[in-house]
Amino acid sequence: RILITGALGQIGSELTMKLRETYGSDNVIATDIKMNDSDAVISGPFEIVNVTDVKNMVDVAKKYKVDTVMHLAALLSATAEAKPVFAWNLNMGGLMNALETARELNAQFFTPSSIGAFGPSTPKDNTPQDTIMRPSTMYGVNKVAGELLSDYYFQKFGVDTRGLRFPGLISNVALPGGGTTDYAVEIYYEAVKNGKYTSYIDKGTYMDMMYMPDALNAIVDLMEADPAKLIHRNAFNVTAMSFDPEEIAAEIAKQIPGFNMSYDVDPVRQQIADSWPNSIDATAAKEEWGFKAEYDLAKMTKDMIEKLQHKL
Ligand code: VAH
Repeated sequence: RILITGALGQIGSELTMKLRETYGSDNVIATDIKMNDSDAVISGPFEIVNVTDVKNMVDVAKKYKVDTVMHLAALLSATAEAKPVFAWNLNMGGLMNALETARELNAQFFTPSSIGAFGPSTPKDNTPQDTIMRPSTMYGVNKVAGELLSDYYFQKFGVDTRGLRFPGLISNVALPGGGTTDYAVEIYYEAVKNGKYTSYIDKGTYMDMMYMPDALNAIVDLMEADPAKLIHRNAFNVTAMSFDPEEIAAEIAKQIPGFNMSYDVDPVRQQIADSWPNSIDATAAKEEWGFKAEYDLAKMTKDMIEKLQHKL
């Protein structure tokens, strides 16, 4: 059975559905700090840094014989930059509690890292799997420390920890909260609703991106990979595309004629974006566990707009 933390978040909400489809509903225990009244049973509320909640979560995990922990509860880059101390405590305290839960249950473990783990001194184009990582954001510090802590739990305690350095993730189910790449999600909603969008990220700012279906498949494929073939663990570079606001706007305009793009750059999130790579190299993921992405910008845009026109 699988325990998910942060199950109501941008990744967590779709991962819960994907894992229930793949492994059966009663094999997925979704937890979050919030409760929800939808049919997706969320047990909790569990606050991942609340000692009592974590103890209760471990008891639930033992009761249901959890053998996999997927830790998604965290703050994203822009929120973390606004509240760095809170972000350290939640992102690192939460990760430690989740790793300890996996160790206690001898469970397999997944948590996402990010292209945010790279910094200004990292090679920006075709960023290698193994390279300089001195991020200039609290989120990036959390992600690098998280990768090292996850590797430590594998080396020291034998916990089967695995991770992915996700690019910006684009989805039509749950809106992201507090990220830097969120413009690439908001733009689709605004295009469908109002035929226009004002971007807080400047033209010419390239960032890696991936459609959520590819991200979910990557998580399942990584977790099912033969551990003997894994040279890396925490965490693999994965990406599907890299674009700037002008390119995604042009692709949307093909589906929504007259779509109008404008700019009102947010210096904080622009500075975060500028510290990240333009494009990363996913060769290790392809070679070690067969990573592949199905959606490019054109295919994603077509699907996003179809889904949002239906939903909105
Ligand atoms: C963020 N969406 O913007 C997340 C992600 C690579 C970006 O880490 O913070």
